[in-house]
Amino acid sequence: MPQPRYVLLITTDQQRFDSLPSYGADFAITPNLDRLAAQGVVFDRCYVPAPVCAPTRASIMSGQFPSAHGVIDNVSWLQPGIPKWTDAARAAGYRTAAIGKMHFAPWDLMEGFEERITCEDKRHFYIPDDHAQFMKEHGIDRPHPKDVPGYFESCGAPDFPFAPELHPDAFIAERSAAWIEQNAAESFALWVSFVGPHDPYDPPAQYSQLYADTGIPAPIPAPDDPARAPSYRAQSAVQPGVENSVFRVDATAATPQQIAQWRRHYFGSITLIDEGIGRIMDSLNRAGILEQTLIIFTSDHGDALGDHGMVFKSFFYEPMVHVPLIVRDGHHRGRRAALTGTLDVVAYLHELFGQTPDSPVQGRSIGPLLQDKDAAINDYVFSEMRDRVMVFDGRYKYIHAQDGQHELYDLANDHYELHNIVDDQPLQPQIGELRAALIAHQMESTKLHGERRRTVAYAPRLQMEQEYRKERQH
Ligand SMILES: [Ca+2]
Repeated sequence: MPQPRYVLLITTDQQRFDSLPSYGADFAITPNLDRLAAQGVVFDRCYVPAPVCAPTRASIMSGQFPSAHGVIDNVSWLQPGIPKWTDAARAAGYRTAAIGKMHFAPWDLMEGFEERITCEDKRHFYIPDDHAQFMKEHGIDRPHPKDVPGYFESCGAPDFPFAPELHPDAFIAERSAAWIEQNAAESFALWVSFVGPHDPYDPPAQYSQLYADTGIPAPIPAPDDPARAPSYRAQSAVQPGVENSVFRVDATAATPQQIAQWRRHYFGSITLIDEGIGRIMDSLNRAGILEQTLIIFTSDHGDALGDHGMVFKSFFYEPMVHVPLIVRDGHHRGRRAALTGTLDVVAYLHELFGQTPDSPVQGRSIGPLLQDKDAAINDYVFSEMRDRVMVFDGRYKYIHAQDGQHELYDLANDHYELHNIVDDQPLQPQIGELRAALIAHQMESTKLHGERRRTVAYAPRLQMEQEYRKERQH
């Protein structure tokens, strides 16, 4: 596979798969992403390694699942020394840069990027990132979202109260477009990471108004039989509540009207980001490097938006764990139905940069899928939370929790995952196979995690054995 001169990874934060016309959302206004989809390859079934932010971002950097890299919540981060794709990119001669939200901890780590333009989580208003400095230059102290008019009334979906060009996603797009034009002379690997459409759902008003009379669907209802719904559904890893300093509202108590407003603002945010992607595409064109640039678009996880009676993320239902993935490499087009995941994109990056990382990447490169529409790389995809795991074989999705509760959904016949059929007798052999796949997956992660953490306690003995072996060889 020829090495592209430029690599541009574009991610959004919390964008579910069914939020674009290329994934069935005909009402969404995203002309630039539509064009990218038409000019590239659209992956129908891309799944995230964890339906929550920092664990997935640690996976994007390391190429491993949370159970291997060890970042299992939003307040931890990778240990120093874990090899990353940015190291491989630099070794291969690419200039590396990151623009937008990374969610590293501490927030200003470089993680192999030579340059960062920072714009972190909208609710982390206290971080003195580049966006905060930019706001200051315009005489504005970036406020806590709760201080934005309409925040409480809308349960977290106000209008952006300042000039549209000051919005974080407009800032990220503008800085990215400028960076590309300034740096087009040498090969680069650039990660552009938008902060939206993550809550608070706060695009400038003209964007949400585009969705006043469109066909945004109503939420998927809660399960048909509460008796078959596991109790952990109530234990979201994200605890939005009035006591939570970043929320200050209880999102789980949102009314149907508030959820409808979330949805209009969510899609408004996506349109705002799409405009930004248009600016970035224009900058590639102006710099004359569009046809030499590999563009990958995806998101770190989805958003329930009230589906299943849930908010935000951290569960394995489709709206939270299934994301868009579009790849424009200038050579391949069309749709791919094969099962794939975020880590397969990381494996692809490593393949392109031609480096063998010291730390094995758990994904399988999407390269073969780009070249052959009928190729397959995975029998299963996996996703993880601290105390729950998911395996999906393309039809059956099995979820197992540490406390023994479990769920099974037949996506072929139960598109919205409303019927937990884990107790259905004829499906027990199928469940056995899915559990075996989960065990093998967890063993692989355990091995990788253990290898990284192991300390050799008997160095003198190992030295003696090496010397003995050498003696025997002579
Ligand atoms: Ca996220």
